[in-house]
Amino acid sequence: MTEMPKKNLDVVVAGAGFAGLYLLHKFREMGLTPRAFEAGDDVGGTWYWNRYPGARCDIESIDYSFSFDPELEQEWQWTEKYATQPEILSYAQHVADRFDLRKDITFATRVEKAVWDEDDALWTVTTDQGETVTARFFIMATGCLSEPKDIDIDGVENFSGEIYRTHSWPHEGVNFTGKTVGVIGTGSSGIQSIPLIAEQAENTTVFQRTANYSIPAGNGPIAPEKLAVTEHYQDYRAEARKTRVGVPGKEAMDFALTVSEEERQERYEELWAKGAIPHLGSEFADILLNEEANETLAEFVRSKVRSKIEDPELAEILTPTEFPICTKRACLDTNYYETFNKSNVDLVDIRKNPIRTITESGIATQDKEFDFDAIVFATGFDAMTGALMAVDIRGRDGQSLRKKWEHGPLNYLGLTVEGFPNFFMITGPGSPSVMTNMVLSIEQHVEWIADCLGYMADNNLSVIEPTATAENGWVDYVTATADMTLFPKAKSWYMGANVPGKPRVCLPYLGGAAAYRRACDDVAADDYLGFRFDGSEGSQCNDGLVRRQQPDVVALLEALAEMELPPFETLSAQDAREVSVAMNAANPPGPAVGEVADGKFPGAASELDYRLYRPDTAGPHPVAVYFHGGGWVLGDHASDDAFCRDLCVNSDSIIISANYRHGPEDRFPAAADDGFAALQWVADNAESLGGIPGELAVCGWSAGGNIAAVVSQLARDAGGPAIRGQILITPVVDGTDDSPSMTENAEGFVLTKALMDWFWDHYADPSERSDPRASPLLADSLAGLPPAFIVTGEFDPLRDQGMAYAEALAAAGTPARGIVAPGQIHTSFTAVGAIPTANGIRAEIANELKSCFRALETV
Ligand code: NA7
Repeated sequence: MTEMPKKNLDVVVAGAGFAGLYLLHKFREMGLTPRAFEAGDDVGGTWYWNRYPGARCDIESIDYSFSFDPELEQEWQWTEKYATQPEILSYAQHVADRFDLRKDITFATRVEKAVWDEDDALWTVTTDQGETVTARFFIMATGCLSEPKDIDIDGVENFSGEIYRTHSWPHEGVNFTGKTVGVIGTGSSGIQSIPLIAEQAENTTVFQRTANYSIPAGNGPIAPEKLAVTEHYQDYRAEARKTRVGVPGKEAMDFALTVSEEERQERYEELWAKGAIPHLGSEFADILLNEEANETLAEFVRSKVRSKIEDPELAEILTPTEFPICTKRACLDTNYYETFNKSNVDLVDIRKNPIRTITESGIATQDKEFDFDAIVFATGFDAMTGALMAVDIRGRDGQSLRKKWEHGPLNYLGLTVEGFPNFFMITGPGSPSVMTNMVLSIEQHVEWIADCLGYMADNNLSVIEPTATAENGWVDYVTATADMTLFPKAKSWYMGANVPGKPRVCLPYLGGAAAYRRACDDVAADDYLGFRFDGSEGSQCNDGLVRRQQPDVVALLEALAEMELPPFETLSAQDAREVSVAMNAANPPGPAVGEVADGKFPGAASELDYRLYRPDTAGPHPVAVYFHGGGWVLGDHASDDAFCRDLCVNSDSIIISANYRHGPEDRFPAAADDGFAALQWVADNAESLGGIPGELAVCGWSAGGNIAAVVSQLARDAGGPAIRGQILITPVVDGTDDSPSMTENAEGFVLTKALMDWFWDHYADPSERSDPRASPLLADSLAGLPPAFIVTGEFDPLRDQGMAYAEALAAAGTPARGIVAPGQIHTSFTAVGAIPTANGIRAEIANELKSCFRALETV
């Protein structure tokens, strides 16, 4: 018999941790009737359950607290830099008492099932205590690390001693005095608890599968300068909201591989001394993107680890090598490594000597049997999705969330799920959550949901649900964000890799708290883009994608917007050149090549500079003449240095970046003439430059792409030199262009229409622009030209003219292929190191160049 629902509420919340508490407070303020169910006997969530010795937060306590009420903020005094679990729990209890929240919480009660009723537009929520309630909205506030991972080691049931699990530690504590203890797991929980367990126990044996990176917490009283931020706490919080991690601090724009070894070590020493992990991965902009950069920090931490352990063999086992630093949660410790110097502490490397089974008396590894009085499992959680999927959630047409998430957690903004109306998650998968200060992220989610419910009330809307388009777009965006980082290289719980059988998907959004907040705010500001609403007055839906560019492109555009630089077209050519040089200097370096040599060649009117990039392989090599970008006004033979290096290494060709005269000093056709002079000179001197005579291609970006296309035509008309191929990257080929891409992308993507006009004005008179030496697309014939590969970006104003050139070449019988790279802009392809999502296209460019050369075909 179906039990009748007992109560109609506005909102049911599962969980009374930090998220549940703030939700209750917020909804009450809004005049709604909320109710929370909490499995524990008290508030606190994660901080209620995780009571193992040494349990502390790894975000400093000043940061790990609510900002929504300035009085609460001022009245609570933290006692330590990193608060202990009991102190954080009392903070949660204080919040509950202060805002009288307990009266809306049913404790010792788990939500078991939640079913959406289409007809009444209500959720029916059932608990393990047999209670059933209905509510308009259902919110999971169950935390990211609350559902333990099942113990995946045989024989646990046979053990006759004491078993403890870090995530559900006995409230009365455990006394290990005089006992022999085995600890399995060296994640955060293991690393925090092992030193304290080892202080008590007669003998402690740690079973380590993967060595972890841990840095000393340097815990103690809060430093006076940190404490001082409470005098302007609200400003400090505002600053935190603008950061990636939700904690104010340095978010470097420079690169580990560009600074000197000395500077790097100095900065790493400072990080180490600080004893904080939020900014560990952001000391340099490439640490989480580039393995070589990551290795510099990893090796620094390794050397510190080695220096702490007396026995070199032990040091080797404890030294992490298996994954890039920060791609698994880095840990903070107090005396972790030092603990292994004690004579009554042993370490078992279970990679080499795997655990076979738990026995009646202890743990049997392949080589040895260990007897223990107690075994501690610090083996982690079914993170991010475990707690959500533990509840049987049924959306439209009885669809189950478990089924929908079989292959990974589909979601929109990590907040909502298509097919599950009026359902929200706090810090769900697809949101930054565990990559950030959780309290800050919880506040942002709660406030966004509250605003959304307010919007619905104001507009007589009763049901909200994301669209499939928005959901798929967000999931793709989150995946693309992860794919450009090193995170997928680690078998971490971020990647779902710690739980056997769990889909391998990057669960948190890695773009950071600030970028994520902007995305959520943009959705709301755009009539809740990607959401469908139903209400008494009908339905509304502004369907679409909130982020259409690649994630690194978005980050770049946001960073540029924040810099508020004057647009180039408002500057003089000279000032624009200076800004351009300064911006170039901050670019990440390209890869090392065999040789870089500068020289001069005879231009059409005077000597000009070139820079030659030679591969590190045995020559002679084919040669590509490269023309830099910069609208015929900016740049020089060295300004696309990183890209030329990249192209040299990946195409195994000599790249000769040849300069040309610039406007407005030397106007059309000076650049084209110099380009052709460069081509002729390189062709004539190929052998002495280390090239293979006759194996010659041209390549160029933007205005340089224009020159490469033009010289291909000039060479055809002059009967030489012979060119094997032309690689044109977002080239300018038509000075009369007013195609849709020029209008759609007129603003906002670095190369604007106004800037393109400015470039043209500095280069060629309007009457000259239809000359094929300025607009190669307009040539009378496009037949008999070298095979062309043309790359443009979806958000490039020059996209359509580039593709038109590819089509026109092909129509004239010249082999040509054009590609539009999704989500990329005009400057993406040459931005080696800064736009990793264009790495694939860069590889394709290099392959195309390689395949032009006959000499390489036979290799
Ligand atoms: P973690 O970080 O997931 O650590 C779990 C540890 O347990 C880790 O060292 C695992 O090794 C190890 N483990 C898991 N299963 C096994 C089996 N079957 N055999 C041997 N060893 C195993 O969980 P924590 O509770 O420490 O920390 C969770 C988060 O809480 C932490 O990141 C902070 O954000 C706070 P592995 O690395 O998988 O080889």
